[in-house]
Amino acid sequence: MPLLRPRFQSFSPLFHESPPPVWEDDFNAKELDAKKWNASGGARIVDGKLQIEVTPKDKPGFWNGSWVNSSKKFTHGQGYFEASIRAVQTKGRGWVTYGVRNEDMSKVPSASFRFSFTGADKISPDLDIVDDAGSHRLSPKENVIPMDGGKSYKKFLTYGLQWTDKNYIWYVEGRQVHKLSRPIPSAPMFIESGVLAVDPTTGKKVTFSDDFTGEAVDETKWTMPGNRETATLVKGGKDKVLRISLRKAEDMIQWNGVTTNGKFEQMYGYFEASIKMPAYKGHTAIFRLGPSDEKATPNIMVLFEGLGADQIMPWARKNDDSGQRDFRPEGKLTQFLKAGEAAKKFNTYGLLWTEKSFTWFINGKKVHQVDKQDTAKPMRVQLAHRVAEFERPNLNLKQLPDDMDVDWVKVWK
Ligand SMILES: [Ca+2]
Repeated sequence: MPLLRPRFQSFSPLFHESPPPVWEDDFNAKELDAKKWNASGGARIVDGKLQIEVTPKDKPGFWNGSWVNSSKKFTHGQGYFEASIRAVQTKGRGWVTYGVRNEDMSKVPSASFRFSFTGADKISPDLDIVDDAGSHRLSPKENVIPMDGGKSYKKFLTYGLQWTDKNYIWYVEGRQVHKLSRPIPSAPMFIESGVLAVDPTTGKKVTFSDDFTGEAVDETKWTMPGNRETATLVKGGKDKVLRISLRKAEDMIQWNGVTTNGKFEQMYGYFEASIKMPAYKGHTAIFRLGPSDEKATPNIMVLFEGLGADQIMPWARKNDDSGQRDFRPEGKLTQFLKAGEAAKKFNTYGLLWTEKSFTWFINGKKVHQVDKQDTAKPMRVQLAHRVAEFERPNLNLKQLPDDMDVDWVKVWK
């Protein structure tokens, strides 16, 4: 379980002999000091340290992000902000941050800068700066904080952030590791630290996988209920990919793809696929879990849809005696990825199914959640590319081919 145990101090390192901190918290009280901190549920004091947990004990399987910040309780102008932190071990999917930022990031200039710990000793000094040209994220491409042997997650190390009238400076164990000269805001900053996402595969084993590296679709794993010639393995992604294309037909209405029907199904676990979605509207790429008999109710379909035009919809549809109910995310469907990224790049789409809930992840970040529904039955995996009647008016044949590519599928339990 990834933990974070920071201890914060703020003082000026400009004096040769450090004066006492202007503000600090050693987390030696029984509970987190509400006069100093705002916190989410996963943050608590344990043995004189602040522990930011991501898997509450009463809700196994929930991987909610947790955080603390000192917004409106402690803010400070230029100076040095230090914390003693033991970072996360988990690699690849989640990350922990410790940083300082302005309250109002719409002002010019304003800034937010931090250490981002992504596990496996990877630590990045990041700056989000809002200047006359807009908002930019500056992260060094090379690894400027070399660390190995698990030092970052086995030991508490001090991480310092300094903000002067000209520079943003990062320190580890008192040694400068990174420095940027950029516009400096006049407004004070508050401290924030949190776990933004973690690995839903922790403690699970792979139960199904396909990298699509063969000559043709592996029919020991998949069946092809649609047009067989539309599901092919072609070069792409890391090696080869499953390409699901559209067949030219008079009306263009179609449903192509592959399903593990009769070959693999599972109740609970984490289901993930790396997918490049179509770019245009009028047809939909689908990554879906559903029961083998979709007519038997109650049931639930849990899916991602790539609708084109940067729209990604994580959602579920439940069918029971009282009819049909949809669970859709709030806000715009273009909120999950940057413009163009869904169709230009392979992104990772994950569905976590526990006894308590369904959770949708994009590139390891939670994007949607639905509480447990009274529908527990094993489900199979479907990958599909569809043109439905309601979509047909938006389909522009001149924009084809606009395929759905899947680099790999993996399931854990
Ligand atoms: Ca592949």
